[in-house]
Amino acid sequence: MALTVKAEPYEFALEPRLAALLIIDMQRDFVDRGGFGEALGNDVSLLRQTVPPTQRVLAACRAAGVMVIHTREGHRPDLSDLSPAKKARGRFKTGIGDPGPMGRLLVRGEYGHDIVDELKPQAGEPVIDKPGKGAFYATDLGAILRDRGIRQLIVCGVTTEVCVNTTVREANDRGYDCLVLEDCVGSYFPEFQKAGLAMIKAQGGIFGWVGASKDVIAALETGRT
Ligand code: TIU
Repeated sequence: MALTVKAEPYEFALEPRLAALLIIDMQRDFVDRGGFGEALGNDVSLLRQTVPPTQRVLAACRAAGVMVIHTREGHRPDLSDLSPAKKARGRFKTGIGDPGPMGRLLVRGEYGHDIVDELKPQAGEPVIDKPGKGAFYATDLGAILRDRGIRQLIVCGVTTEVCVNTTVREANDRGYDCLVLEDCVGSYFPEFQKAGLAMIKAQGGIFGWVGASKDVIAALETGRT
């Protein structure tokens, strides 16, 4: 039975057994000081506020038996999966693969590349390592979702206009219904946070729905009684 979640442009009919919580790139490299996000010139403090609501949604989804999937953006230590275009972009002094206080920036296996302690994956929750901004590009996410019969994605993570928007657009074209939680996604730029969410729900939900963590949690609690 579908659970009704308050959302925009209209309510989202959540089917817990057909849904997955997708937590995008909640890595130290993006949300903590000294990582890749800061090397790009960003103030990372705005992203930290997404952690507590995401923790609450994660706990509610685990308790309700909703599948949980985590993603991490990053590259092989030999950088063989880093395109010259991505490496060169921005002309930054310190870039992907260079050493930083949390290890080599955006490199798999480094401390900074891993997910923050508060949202640490549990056994049985797939962690998708992706070289791009979209979580479907060059990963097995599509196969994992298909094999589990997943059709709906509850989306959290960073950043709203980059990896979240790219992934939601990829998912939308693949036939998934995405519910993006506005308090669980974050941007370094307040204006992009606003526009990134507006673009998803405009035109009748052209890419999906926008909701809030408390309404998903409330719906899942109703479903358990
Ligand atoms: N720079 C920026 O806003 N984001 C990224 O580079 N990656 C993700 O969004 N994960």
